[in-house]
Amino acid sequence: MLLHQYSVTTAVTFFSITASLKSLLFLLLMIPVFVVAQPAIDTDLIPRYSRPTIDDLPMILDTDEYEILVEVVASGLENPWGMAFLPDGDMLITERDGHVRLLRDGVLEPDPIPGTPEVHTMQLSGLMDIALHPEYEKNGLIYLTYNKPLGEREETIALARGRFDGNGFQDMRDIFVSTPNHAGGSRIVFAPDGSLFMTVGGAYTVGRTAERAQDGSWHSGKVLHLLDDGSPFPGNPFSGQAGYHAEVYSMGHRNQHGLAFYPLTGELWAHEHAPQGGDELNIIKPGANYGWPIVSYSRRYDGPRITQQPWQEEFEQPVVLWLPSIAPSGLMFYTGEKFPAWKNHAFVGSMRVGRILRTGHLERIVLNENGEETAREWILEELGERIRDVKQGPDELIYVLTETADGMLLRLSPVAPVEE
Ligand SMILES: [Ca+2]
Repeated sequence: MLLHQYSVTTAVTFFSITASLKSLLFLLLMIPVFVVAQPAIDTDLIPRYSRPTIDDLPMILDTDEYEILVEVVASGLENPWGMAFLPDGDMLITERDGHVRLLRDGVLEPDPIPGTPEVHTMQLSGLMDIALHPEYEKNGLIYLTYNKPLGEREETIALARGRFDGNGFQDMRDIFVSTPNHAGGSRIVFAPDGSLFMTVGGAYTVGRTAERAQDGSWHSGKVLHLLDDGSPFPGNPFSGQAGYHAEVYSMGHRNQHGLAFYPLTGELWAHEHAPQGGDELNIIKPGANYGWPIVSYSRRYDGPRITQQPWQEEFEQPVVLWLPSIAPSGLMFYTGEKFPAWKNHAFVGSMRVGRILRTGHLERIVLNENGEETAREWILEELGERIRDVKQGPDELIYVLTETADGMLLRLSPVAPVEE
């Protein structure tokens, strides 16, 4: 049909008759085409794809290796951001508006835990990650990262530490405050030696904040390495160097919402958001530069490339690259026995793909023994939820947070391995 239309149009142009006559002739020639078209389909009789929603849970979904049971553990969480398991299996869950919620014996306590810091909450800003001190059972210390108000107009990213007594936080106070930072994201993770890594994002826009990622006098766009009291780790790569904060461990990042250790090598991995296409998962090395905004695979939101150079010799290259963007949030490497086929795979929460709504999912990335990508799978894509965080529970099951005003904590457990 298309070929027919094309040849008619070409012929008409060739004779260069007037526009109105041209249209008339075209319409006349089109009539036989409609006459010979297939009979109309009664769309009422065709089954419509009906996509499940989170309200349909519990549900069993297929993945490449397992059938998984997806259950709601808790609902009514307001824009949850981060989570941590307590030694007894209870959980602490942060909400963007500044609250920390306690899931006690599997039930969400109605009131937030008192004693949290004052948080600047607006769109991307708010309370973010939470972590337990490695010796939590002895000292009860909890760490929070959040956007801290600085006077009337400014804000930044701060790390606060306090003691959790089972009911409230005691002596919660900032132990590190970064240089001013508008709406930057932050994750924290403890290293096996008891030191602490922290991402400071917020190096968003070229010509305004992005260049801070290349400037050691700003904390934006860096991974920081701290002692457990918030002071700089003594062996840091730029320690004592003019123009660099002593906390800086790596630079050239944009906005990093995922941070975890890869169990096979002990390396620190982090992912980061690019604007449009070009989200990256990187292996974080001391003193390394990850290139933002000098090199990037991304485009501006309105189309043009950020830079004509996707890579350069002196900058570290990502181990995983997302084109289009998946808006990654939360990073976990699975180490349990419940999903043996998924051992050491990376799991990344996605909030949306290619800036299209209802495309969020949990991404499983299969890595070989060198940490190189060999396969990717989208899990929970049926639900299309924004996935904000992913963690392995003490029960070796997988827990995810959905990031909405009525956010949920979901649990994924294997039903049976998929038959070959
Ligand atoms: Ca990069």
